[in-house]
Amino acid sequence: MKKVITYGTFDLLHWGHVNLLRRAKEMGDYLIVAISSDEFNKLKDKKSYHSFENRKMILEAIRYVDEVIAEESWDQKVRDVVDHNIDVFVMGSDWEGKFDFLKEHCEVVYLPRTVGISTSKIKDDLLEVNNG
Ligand code: C2G
Repeated sequence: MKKVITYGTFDLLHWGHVNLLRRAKEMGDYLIVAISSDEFNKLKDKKSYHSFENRKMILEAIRYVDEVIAEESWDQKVRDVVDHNIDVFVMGSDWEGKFDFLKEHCEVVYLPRTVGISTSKIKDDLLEVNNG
């Protein structure tokens, strides 16, 4: 069984996220998503609208996702790859090159980011609509 892993906050889940998850799953048979905890989000200077528990529950409902684990630190990726016998590590291209250190443990793939959508764009657009 070819195992794939990807990491992210996945707040206000949108079609760019689903595009990533679909392509990541297509690279193997089993997709693990490590979803950023609320505490780890603070380290990323992110405040998600949905709590960790609710973002986890939503991701677990996505057909491409087989398992969801917590992302709690920048340093857990090597351990995750080894402990979960990961074959492929996947991230969007905005992270190009940032995780190449994992290449000694698994394949590292950066997929083109979906243009035109992002969680911050959703928040900004809603703000604009509501402020007239
Ligand atoms: N993504 C994408 N296209 C978009 C938006 C997001 O392909 N329009 C991808 C990102 O490249 C990332 C994943 O979807 O691979 C999740 O995006 P975020 O929730 O913004 O994740 P991020 O905050 O980048 O966290 O340790 C890694 C970090 O946890 C990644």
